[in-house]
Parts: sequence; C-alpha cells; structure tokens
Amino acid sequence: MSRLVYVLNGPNLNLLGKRQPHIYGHETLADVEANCRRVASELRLEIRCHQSNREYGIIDCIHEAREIAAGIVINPAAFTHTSVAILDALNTFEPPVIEVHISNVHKREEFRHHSYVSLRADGVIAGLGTQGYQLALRRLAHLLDRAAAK
Ligand code: CA2
Repeated sequence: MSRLVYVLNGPNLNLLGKRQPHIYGHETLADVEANCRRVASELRLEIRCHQSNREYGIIDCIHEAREIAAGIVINPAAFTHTSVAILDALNTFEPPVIEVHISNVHKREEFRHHSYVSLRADGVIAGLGTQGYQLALRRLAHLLDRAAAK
C-alpha cells in the first residue's frame, strides 16, 4: 500500500519567514519542508512537497495525487476562504486530507473563519504554528497504520 503523502501550500507561503513573523513565525518554507521530510522518514512516509501561487497549480497537484497518493496535507492559504474549485478537486480524492493553518484563523478577521476546504478535510489544524504540518503527517501515518492493520 502506498505511503506517499502530498504536502501542498498555497499562495504567498513561499514568503514564510521573510515577512509578518509575528503571525507566521520565523521558519522559511524550506525549513518547514525539511522538517516535514525529517518527520516523514521517522514515520516511514514518502512525501512530495509543492507550493503554488496559482489556484490551478494546487488543483493540478491534487489531480496528480489522486492517482498515487495515500493522503494530502494542505495549507490552501487564502484559497481556503475562496476556492470552490480546490474543494471540488479534493472531493475527487478519496484518501485522508488534513487541512493546516499556521495561524489561528478563528482569532483573526471574520472572512478567515469560513473554509471551503474544511467541508472535505478529515481533520483541521489551526494556530499550532508550523508544527501543525508535522502533526498532520503524524495523524496520516496513524490512519495508514490503522488501515493496514485491518
Ligand atoms: O494561517 C495560515 O496558515 C493561513 O492559511 C495563511 C494564509 C491566510 O490567508 C490564511 O487565512 C491563513 C496567508 C499565507 C500568507 O503567507 C505569508 C507568509 C509570510 C509573509 C506573508 C504572507
């Protein structure tokens, strides 16, 4: 059974660690992805990381994942609050999906309180900083281990 997980990041997250550290912390996207790789190898997961500033970039990755992946960790960034297209793409993906937000979106502006992606996600992590990605990977590994034991 595949243990391949896609880690997808949406628009502007390429600027992590370079702007607004009071909201998003000091780690860069490269740091986040390196930490994900470290945790993934501990969990015997294979991961593919991708960031796009374009909606279709995220959708194309979800379509690619449909064929081969056992799970998706996704921080859709601002597309969280706007994109029915990303929700539709995720609805075509059967394995578990975990939605991650670095900040606590519920403590922020009202428009960040609604997530289209949460209508599909099996779990949502918000406000745990960049650690949220690692916790999402741990949850996916747990779900895969549980499914394999059945
Ligand atoms: O808290 C999160 O992870 C968000 O998904 C981040 C999005 C925001 O639109 C969501 O409401 C919550 C914004 C990502 C922008 O990332 C930046 C990183 C560094 C500097 C500037 C923007």
